[in-house]
Amino acid sequence: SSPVTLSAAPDRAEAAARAEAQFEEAFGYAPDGVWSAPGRVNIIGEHVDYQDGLCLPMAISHRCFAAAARTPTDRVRLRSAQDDRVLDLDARELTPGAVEGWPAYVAGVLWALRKHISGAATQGMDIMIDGQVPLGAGLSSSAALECAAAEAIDALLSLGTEPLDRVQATITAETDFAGASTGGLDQSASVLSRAGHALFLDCRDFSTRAVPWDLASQELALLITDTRAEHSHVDGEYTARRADSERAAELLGVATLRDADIDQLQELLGRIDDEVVRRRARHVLTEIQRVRDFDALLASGTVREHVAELGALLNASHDSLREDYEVTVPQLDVAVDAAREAGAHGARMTGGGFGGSTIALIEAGQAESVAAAVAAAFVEHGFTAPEFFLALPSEGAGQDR
Ligand code: GAF
Repeated sequence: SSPVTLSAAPDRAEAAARAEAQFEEAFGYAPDGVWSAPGRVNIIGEHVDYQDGLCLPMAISHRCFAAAARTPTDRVRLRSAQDDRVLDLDARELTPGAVEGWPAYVAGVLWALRKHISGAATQGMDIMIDGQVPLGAGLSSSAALECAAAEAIDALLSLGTEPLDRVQATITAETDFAGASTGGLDQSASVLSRAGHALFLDCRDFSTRAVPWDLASQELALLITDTRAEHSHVDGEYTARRADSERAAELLGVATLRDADIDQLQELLGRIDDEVVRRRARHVLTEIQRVRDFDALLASGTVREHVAELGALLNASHDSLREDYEVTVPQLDVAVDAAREAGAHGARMTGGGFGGSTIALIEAGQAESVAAAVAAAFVEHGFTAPEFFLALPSEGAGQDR
């Protein structure tokens, strides 16, 4: 089989120093500081956040860096190591829909923080972004950007916001300013994750609990496969799934599917005549239960002790997303099937689907062989070659320099 590369994230301290140097080069003076926020994988609890569900994400080692300085103006000057454009915006005149592409995520955060900002004399700043979360891989490069920006803006303008305020502001930036109606999983993971832990997230109130998830000491690993599949129709299909799940909640007479009683699953499903809406509801209801089961296993022993049951839950999650929620594409299914056949304890798509990445829970020593098996399956199917990463549960957003 073909040799594979397991890419590692750039070293955090080196990447932060580089962002600082890029700022100096772009703006001609030293920044006040460097802040960063990570991308994420969701271990389990997919397509449930917008139904007040439960999720278990973790931050990955890849981060987005923001080197920034306050200026005595109301201009926001934005640069990016990934884009040649120079943006110069009026901080007081930001309007939803007026800024496009990646700058909308930064401008949106400033806009969303406005109620905390009202006291600030001026809002001017220079920001250099260096996004090291792979783009288009379903690893939340945009949430990482928003959350790095939120850390920088909070510090530069001395806003003193709480982490949950920044979670809310980054969600608002994405839904109301950039116009993507996502559910808050990604921003919560990026801001609130702890190194060595997964994040148990209750999307009803965004309360969280750190769950020990130290795979390395147990000689286990989480292999990420970026399928490189074209994200097509993502926005439209995502919105359609949300609408289906809202319809299901309405038919069951609950505000969100989180409020439905899983012990009555068959009876509840029997009340939904539309076959498609019924399957959508079955996914959301059973997925929330899988998160509870996964969390209960982790509370009663190590990952190693329960690895078979945890793997089975990952597999069941993927199968439900494939059959009931219909958000997978052939590349995701092939990556998952190949990883399972190559000996992974469990594998599933992660994130919104329709492309993006999969995760596989594997023996640490199996990373190369599982990756090689996935790569070979992609060759066989004529798919673009995938990329592989090993994910360590990392620290959420914060200051680097
Ligand atoms: C995307 C969204 F941004 C999240 O809010 C979440 O709904 C996820 O898809 C699916 O679990 O990442």
